[in-house]
Amino acid sequence: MRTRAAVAIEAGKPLEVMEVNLEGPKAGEVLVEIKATGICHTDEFTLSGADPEGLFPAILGHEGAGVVLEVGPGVTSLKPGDHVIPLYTPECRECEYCLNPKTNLCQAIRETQGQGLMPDGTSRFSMLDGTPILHYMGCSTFANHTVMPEIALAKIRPDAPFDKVCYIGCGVTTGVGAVINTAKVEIGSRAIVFGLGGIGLNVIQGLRLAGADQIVGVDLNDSKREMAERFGMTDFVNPKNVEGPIVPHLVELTKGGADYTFDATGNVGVMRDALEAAHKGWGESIIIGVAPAGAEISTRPFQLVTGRSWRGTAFGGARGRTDVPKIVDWYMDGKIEIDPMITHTLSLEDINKGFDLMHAGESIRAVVVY
Ligand code: NAD
Ligand code: AHE
Ligand code: ZN
Repeated sequence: MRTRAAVAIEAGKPLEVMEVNLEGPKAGEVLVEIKATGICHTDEFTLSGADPEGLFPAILGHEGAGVVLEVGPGVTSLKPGDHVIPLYTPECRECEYCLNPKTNLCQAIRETQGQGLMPDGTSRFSMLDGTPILHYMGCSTFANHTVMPEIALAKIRPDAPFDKVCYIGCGVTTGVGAVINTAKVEIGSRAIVFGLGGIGLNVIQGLRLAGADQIVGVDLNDSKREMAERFGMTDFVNPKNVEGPIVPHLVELTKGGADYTFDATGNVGVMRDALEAAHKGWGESIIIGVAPAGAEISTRPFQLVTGRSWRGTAFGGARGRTDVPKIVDWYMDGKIEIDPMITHTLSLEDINKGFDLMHAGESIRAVVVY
């Protein structure tokens, strides 16, 4: 079939919206009509050329929601008409990782996914002249139709609005899950969140859900303050307004350091500050942000010797096929909010405006509706 897609032709160039060819689903695969997709900072990261796994030409996008149109041979858990959220972290329920309760990082298809290919080692997308186009994070939601492995689709309730729950495909689950699944924050905790964008705000709402007493938000952009307060931030710090280093300031504000800190910026200097602002003896710092190729984190080992720990999380530690439908229920039942964070809705033709808004710090989430 043919479908419309925003294609990343090469790093650092705007996406090009065009008709592309899409082959139908093979064994174990599913054809999905994408109804809406968010634009995450990770899409920008890969498009910029900073991603060591970034390959071109590719169809980016990994924060979608849609409807199953057709299933390939052997698919048993989905049928045409089912509503689904694509999962860049699949859940095969059989690999060594899925069988270990300590991780959500299913490895069943990770190798081919990182090469921009389906599990059989080929791509389903191509240009009209036959040039292959690569998949991205196993999802490629910047196409109106995509083909995905069955194990990488979460079936969700049919009454959930696509243009809101697409955000559960990455940002909401990553932020809320980092608090609930990874840090396992206790009631009464003090926390610091660095970066109040599409992920950091969801960390904040996760902290409110977990019953944290103090939620400090740190961002260089003052305009992020209002939304963060709405989601539960108790204190705001703009490092530009702090005289001297920020760590002692944050340690004083949290009366000795935070029980939990979260990096949602992808800046390795911020990651160090986040670790060092965690409480001596027990503070845990969780890295969510994705750093550019070649970037490295550093600190004095004494920071760890004296009881702070450094951890990381992908997709908020969520097992997608199991957890994503539950998070959709939380949204539909009013336990978490999504709507105010979707600050812009765009057509596919205008997708590059979504990247411009992100660069200008003007959006939280821009969502493309097909
Ligand atoms: P975003 O652009 O919406 O938000 C980033 C925020 O960080 C902005 O508000 C910006 O002003 C702020 N910021 C930037 N530099 C800062 C600094 N030095 N100090 C304080 N604040 C600073 O991006 P997002 O979509 O929220 O993504 C955040 C990060 O999380 C990105 O690196 C993204 O790739 C990563 N991410 C990781 C996962 C995961 O599973 N680990 C999932 C999604 C996104
Ligand atoms: N390809 C990058 C790493 C990118 C990365 O860390 N991705 C996160 C999800 S970000 C979603 O917005 C992730 O899931 N990581 C685990 C994994 O297996 O990719 C690089 O540095 O090579
Ligand atoms: Zn993302």
